[in-house]
Amino acid sequence: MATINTNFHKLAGSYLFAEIAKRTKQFAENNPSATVMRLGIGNTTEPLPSSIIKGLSLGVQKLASVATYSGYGDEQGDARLRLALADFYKNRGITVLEQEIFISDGAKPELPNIQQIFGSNNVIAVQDPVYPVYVDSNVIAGRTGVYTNGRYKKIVYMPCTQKNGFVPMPPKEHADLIYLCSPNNPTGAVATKKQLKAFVDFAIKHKSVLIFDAAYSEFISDKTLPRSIYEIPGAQKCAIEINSFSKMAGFTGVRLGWTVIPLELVIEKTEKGEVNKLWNRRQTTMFNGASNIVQEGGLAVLSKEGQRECKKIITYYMENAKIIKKALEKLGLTVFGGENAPYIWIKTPKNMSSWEFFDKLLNETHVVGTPGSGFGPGGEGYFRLSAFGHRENIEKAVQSIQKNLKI
Ligand code: PGU
Repeated sequence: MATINTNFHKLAGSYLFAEIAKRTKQFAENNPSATVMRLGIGNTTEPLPSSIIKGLSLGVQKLASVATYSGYGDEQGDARLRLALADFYKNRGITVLEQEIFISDGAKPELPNIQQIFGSNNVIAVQDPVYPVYVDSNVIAGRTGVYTNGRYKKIVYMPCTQKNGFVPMPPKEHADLIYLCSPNNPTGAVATKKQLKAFVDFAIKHKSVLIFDAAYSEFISDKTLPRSIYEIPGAQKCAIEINSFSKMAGFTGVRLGWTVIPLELVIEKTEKGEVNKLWNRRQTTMFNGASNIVQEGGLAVLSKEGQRECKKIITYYMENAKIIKKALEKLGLTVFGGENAPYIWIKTPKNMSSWEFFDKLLNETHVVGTPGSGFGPGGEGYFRLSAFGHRENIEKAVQSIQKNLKI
């Protein structure tokens, strides 16, 4: 008889954003006259700029003639796109070789996939709170113990608190795989070079691997803050970087990302280049490459014009962040983030729990946000609002909060 992966039973609940969608739908059904304003999931809303539409269209056009048609492409990705990404790093003074870059269909699937090259006994460490995919996918993979008192056994939680500016120090105990998300989802905090260096030093000392999720790197406006882990000397020896076109170019629905596995990265019983080769083996076996149409769009994103147009949209979302943050501060709420990341991290008033505040905000103002506790036990008592949205909707949501939230 077939059996199931019983690790699924260990999961504490539904996937966070699925739970929010369910509760929002319920509210809308019970309150048909209410206009629900969604600042929950970080989902892009602005149309793609013309240079990128041209790139995507070119991808479609190429399929229309014998001379330019292509079928299966390289599993590692289109060589032109890999080169363009190597240049993207080079422009930042970072050397990443084409061979070290693997094109993906987005960061979310990559984050669990990458685990396949690591042993099931590896101990993982995560920032707390953080994007829930790191923890949930490791639970499913069997790398954790049971869930008790809001925590999974065998996970090292690195608390991100108001006191440490939401950027933790490396853990005191040993960890093999350390997930780092900077700019951080949900707190919006960005680790400095010095703070990241502490993690690189830890990883080299403990022979651990950093899995650096840089999905929001392009939202950093402070030039002194690192946008890639490879800005830190030594990181090539111990870090994998996962990034995405989703937030930087509005590709949330288009789907495109990339992963860097440095040739220098060495883990237990491997030589230089071997981890990169393992990932190549995994990809050639289990992935048939990202869509050729989409990769043509990705090339357009990385063009000079594409970069200029994407920056304008990022500025637009960050203007939304400013509007939200300012209004909430005016109400007397304690608010973080929103400066180098598209998320506003709010301390719930009167020590309300995150889900209590979710219900209150939805009922009183019809605004949907994300309860901080959904990102880990350290997020309890906090709440996240996303700055992705049309300006008029953001303004409407802010006005409704100012007018209707009873605090
Ligand atoms: N990494 C981080 C840190 C993210 O916040 C998200 C999306 C992703 C990766 C996903 O990137 P893709 O390249 O689009 O796969 N976070 C959003 C969406 C939530 C979800 O899981 O669908 C958020 O609201 O947190």
